[in-house]
Amino acid sequence: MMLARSTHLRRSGLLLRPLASSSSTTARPLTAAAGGGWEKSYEFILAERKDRVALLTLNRPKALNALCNGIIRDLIEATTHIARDDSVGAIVLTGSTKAFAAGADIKEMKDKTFVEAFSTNMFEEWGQIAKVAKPIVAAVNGYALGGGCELMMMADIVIAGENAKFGQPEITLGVIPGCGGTQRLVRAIGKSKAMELVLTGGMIDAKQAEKDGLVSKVVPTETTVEVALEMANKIASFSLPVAAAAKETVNAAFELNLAEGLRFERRIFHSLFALSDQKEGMGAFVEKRKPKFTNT
Ligand code: CO8
Repeated sequence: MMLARSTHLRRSGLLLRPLASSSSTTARPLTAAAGGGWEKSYEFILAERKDRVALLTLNRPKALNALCNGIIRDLIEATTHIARDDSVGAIVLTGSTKAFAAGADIKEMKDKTFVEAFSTNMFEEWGQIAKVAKPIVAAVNGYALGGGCELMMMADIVIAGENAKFGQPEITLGVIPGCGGTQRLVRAIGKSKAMELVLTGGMIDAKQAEKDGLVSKVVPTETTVEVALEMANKIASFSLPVAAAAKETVNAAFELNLAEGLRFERRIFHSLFALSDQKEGMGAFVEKRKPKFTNT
């Protein structure tokens, strides 16, 4: 029975290796070898460790972080390595004060033919970001438009700065959203509000986005990253496999009907009783002490 549970956990990506070290790693130098290979210099993003969190910053300021192939390549490379680094419990994804990201790179895609778009399954690889097992907190200041808004919706929690602006302006360019804007947006804010953004190409501000449920909170612009890091570090202080299980199970709500979703939730809940961290968490509560999770 225990073996079956372990196999199930491993298959669903829930069984992680124990932490290599529990020591604080703030302000570690960026070296290729450290932290599973993701702490290095990239062309279009910055990757830094902030305690138990990986802070990824889109870094193409002159183009308002327009999402060219290179940014996506860098993001996928970094998140793939972070996924294997057990000393990282969560990711914060951010941009600049002026723009989280102003969309896919229009200059890069404007001359593409249908055959090129179709045969290369253009933008399909972006979906990798939504598959990252570790929780992602997006810290959004400025513009989150088109692909930028879609990338943001692949994160698990969105903290918005007061100056944030959201929209799906693709219709103004003669196309439609291509990476979740017609699907994730509807699930986030409902049909009528999503239709308004997609069909008018208009924008909403941070306050409206919070009211609509697109973001979880609005904070002063200069504190967005700090608030996101604080939240991400709190998430990272819990058991890694439990956080991954929670993320996977909540995300299953987008795919499954209620009966299947509830069954999936219950089965994952049952499987967590195979973890030492469940014994530790509940034991610590009863013994009135702080739990020490070991990710096992
Ligand atoms: N692509 C390429 N370059 C861009 C983009 C973009 N999306 N957005 C801004 N830039 C560039 C500008 O061309 C300009 O470059 P340059 O100095 O060389 O002329 C520089 O960034 C600064 O931009 P602006 O001068 O326009 O700055 P403003 O402050 O005047 O305006 C805006 C800011 C309102 C954000 C404006 O730049 C704008 O409207 N940008 C385009 C927004 C947009 O339409 N986004 C949707 C793009 S289509 C898309 O995302 C399809 C998604 C499909 C799926 C993608 C996979 C996830």
